[in-house]
Amino acid sequence: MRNKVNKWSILPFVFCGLFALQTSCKTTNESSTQRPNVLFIMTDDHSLQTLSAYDNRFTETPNIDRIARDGVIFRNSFVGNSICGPSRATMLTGKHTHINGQINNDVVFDGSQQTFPKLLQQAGYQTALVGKWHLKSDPTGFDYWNVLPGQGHYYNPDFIEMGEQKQYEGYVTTVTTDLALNWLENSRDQKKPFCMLLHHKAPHRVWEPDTMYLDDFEDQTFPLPDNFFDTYEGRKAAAEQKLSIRSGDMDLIYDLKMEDPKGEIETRMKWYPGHTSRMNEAQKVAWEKHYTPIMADFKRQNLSGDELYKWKYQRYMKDYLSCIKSVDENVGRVLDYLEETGQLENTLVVYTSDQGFYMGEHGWFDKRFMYEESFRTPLLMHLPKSYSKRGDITEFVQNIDYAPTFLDVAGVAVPEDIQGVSLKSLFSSEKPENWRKGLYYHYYEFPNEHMVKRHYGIRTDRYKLIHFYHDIDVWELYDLENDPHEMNNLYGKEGYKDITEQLKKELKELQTLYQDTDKSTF
Ligand code: SGN
Ligand code: CA
Repeated sequence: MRNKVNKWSILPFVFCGLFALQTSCKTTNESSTQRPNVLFIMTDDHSLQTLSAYDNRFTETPNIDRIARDGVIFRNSFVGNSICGPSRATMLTGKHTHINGQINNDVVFDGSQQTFPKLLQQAGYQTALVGKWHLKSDPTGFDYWNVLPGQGHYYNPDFIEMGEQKQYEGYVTTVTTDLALNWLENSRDQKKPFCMLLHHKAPHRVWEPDTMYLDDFEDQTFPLPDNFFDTYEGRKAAAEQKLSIRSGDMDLIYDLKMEDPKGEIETRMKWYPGHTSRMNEAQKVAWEKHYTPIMADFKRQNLSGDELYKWKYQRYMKDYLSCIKSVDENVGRVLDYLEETGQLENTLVVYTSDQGFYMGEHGWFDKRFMYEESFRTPLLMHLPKSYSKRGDITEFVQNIDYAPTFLDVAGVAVPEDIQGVSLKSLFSSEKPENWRKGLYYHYYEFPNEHMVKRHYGIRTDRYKLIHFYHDIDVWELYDLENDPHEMNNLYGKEGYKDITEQLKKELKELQTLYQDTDKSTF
């Protein structure tokens, strides 16, 4: 199945590049084998539940799993603010969002500040960024950049290449990979080590699969999460969100593609031009061939209530997993390229997502909450040959740690003001001393789409304490050992006074450590 080629997606110039690669394999070069390359692959909204190195209940991701099989997998990897722009700014700067300024998706990223690509560039690396950016200001610190405007489109996407916008024919995950491979093979200075940020749009909402994978999950029925019908008792913020599959938050047309030409299916998104609006004829034909019978069957069933919600969940899973399928295939293409050109062994390959995602847990899609599914993010690394560690890493790591890790691995001094910690000490077989025992989190994007309240909190090995604030003042406490799905808010309950006080003290210490003490920003 690897390297299944979509006839719409291969760009002529890339084709030349890859053809040349098969015949010459010219890229290995002595000077770039000295300092390790960094390939930082990040997807948008990829949940741990749908990455088989973590969880294979729903799908297999053999290519992404290769990274873990030959390298390391972080079993306790988290973000500091579970949403796109904030997470990206954190990764670039190694600082939490109240410090780098990107507290939500509305802020324009201050590109004049220190970032790891700039520091690597100054140290002689060739730096490149391809794919989703979403930080509004033009990228800085890159020798080459070619990014999707805003969220980007799945079909025949526009890209902005160093300030110039143009449209490419094909499917976004494949086009993004083509552009990355083209830069690696044909455009970069081969004498220098590279740092490439390959950032996919997929599997972001509205989960439009590549036409060639439309049928892949059609015969499967996915188990409903045990808490799909959560009633949110004792959790006011969870009750008031707008990211539910069990409501119009997940739209039958916009999200689930039931574009009824007769107009008999309800939608809130009247403005939406439709999923096929950017497609060419062949794409449109394949799309309609797939969804038209599904829609006919849906109308025939005339579902409502719980039966409708269960149907929505199945459709959501199928579309989302088909998008993951393209991601996995394209990760395989890049790994193959590095392997075939002899560069893999000297490259730090990182696979992560800007945050986790709900696959129906609590009845939800989307992210934002400090609850486990969206607080966690996948993190897998193929290490350069000098590092011996393989398999599981269980220490608490967070996206503030990526920038110092990349700098450290590249042999570049980590500036004092970076808040994260280099993960390099976890790449040997010895247990590091005094590793962090608590994780800090702060989410700000309220009021906004999905209406997740502002909150901050601490997670330790066993407990999680969250404070929801702004238009409410609600604390939540979870015992993750006895209640891993965070259904039972223990805050204020008998027997939890001491642990609550202890956690509040540790939370304050983290706020002091990370300088999140200016209450006017809360
Ligand atoms: C868009 C989506 C939201 C999503 C945000 C943030 N709506 O606004 O569902 O939560 O992005 O996602 S959509 O109608 O545009 O699909 S993020 O990953 O970019 O932060
Ligand atoms: Ca995201």
